[in-house]
Amino acid sequence: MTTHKNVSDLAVNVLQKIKSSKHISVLTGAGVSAESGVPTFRGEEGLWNNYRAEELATPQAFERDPNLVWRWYDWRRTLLAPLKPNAGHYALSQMENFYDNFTLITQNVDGLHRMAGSKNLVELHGNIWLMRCTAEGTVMENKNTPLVAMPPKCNECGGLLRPHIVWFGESLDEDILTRAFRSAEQCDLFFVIGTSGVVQPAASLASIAKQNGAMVIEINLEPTPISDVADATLLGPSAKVLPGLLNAMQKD
Ligand code: BJW
Repeated sequence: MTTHKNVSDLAVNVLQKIKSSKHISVLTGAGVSAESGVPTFRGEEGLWNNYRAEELATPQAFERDPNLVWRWYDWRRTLLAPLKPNAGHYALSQMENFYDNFTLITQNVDGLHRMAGSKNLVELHGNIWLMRCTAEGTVMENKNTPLVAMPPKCNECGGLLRPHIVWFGESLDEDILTRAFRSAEQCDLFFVIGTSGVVQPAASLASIAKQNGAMVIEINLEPTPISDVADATLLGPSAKVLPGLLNAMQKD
C-alpha cells in the first residue's frame, strides 16, 4: 500500500497510467457525497451510529413495520432534496469525456452523480427517488418531500410501495451487477472513492479489477481494507482530490 496526500506525489508510472488508460471503471461510496452534506453510513457521524440497519434497511424490517421504515426514508429524502453535487461529482462527470470507455459504478442512492451529468452510471444499490410496488414490481419516480401519504401506495393497484433500494440480505439486480463486474474485469484503471469497502459484493470489485490486470487507485480520508489491494491511495477529501486529478490528466 502506498499512500499520498497530493496528486503531485503520485509516482510517474501511476500518472502515466491515468493519462494513457482507455477503459476506466470507478466505484464510489458515501464519502463522495459527504461534502455535499449527505451523511455517510459508518464512522463517527455515520447513520449506523444512530440507527440500527436491521430495523430500517432489511426486507424483514419493512415487513414488520413499513411505517417506521418509510418515516426514516422520508426524513432522509427531505434532508437530501436541497443538496447539490460537489466538485468531486463534477470532476467525475468531466472525466467521462476524457476516456473512450468510462463506467461510474456507485453504491450511493442519492442521485447526485446523475445530477452532476454522469451518463454511463451503474447504481448498484438503487435510488432513493424511486419507489417499487410490492404487488406488481413497477418502479416509479417520486420526488415529493415530505411524502403526502404514509406509507405510500401504488396509484395503479393500491399495493404498498417500498423504496427502490437494495437492503441487507437482498440480491442486487442481475443486469446491474453484470454491468459492474464486466466493467471491473475489462478496465485498465479502477478508481475506488469514498467507500469503507466493507459491503459486498461492491467491495470485491477492486480485487476483481486488480486480478484482471488493472491498476487500482483509491481516494479516501483514511486507509480501508481496499488499500491493501490498491496500487496507490490518495488520502484526502474527494471534492478536493478529484478536481486535482482531472487537472493532472489534462496536462501534457
Ligand atoms: C470520504 C470522505 C470524503 C468520508 N472524501 N472519502 C460476503 C461476505 C460477508 C457478508 C456478505 C457477503 N455478501 C453479502 C453479504 C451481506 C451484506 C454485506 O456485505 N454485509 C457486510 C456489512 C458484512 N451484503 C448484502 O446483503 C448485499 N446483498 C447481497 O450480497 O445479496 C446476496 C447475499 C445476501 C445475503 C447473504 C449473502 C449473499 C446488499 C447490500 C446492500 C447495502 N445497502 C446499504 C443500505 C441501503 C440503505 C439506504 O441507503 O437506504 O447501502 S448498506 C450501506 O453501505 C449503503 C451503502 O451503499 C453501503 C456502502 O457504504 P459506503 O458507501 O462504503 O459508506 P460508508 O459510510 O461505509 O463509508 C464512507 C467512506 O467514505 C469511509 O471510508 C470514509 O473514510 C470515506 N469518506 N468522507 C473521501 N470527503
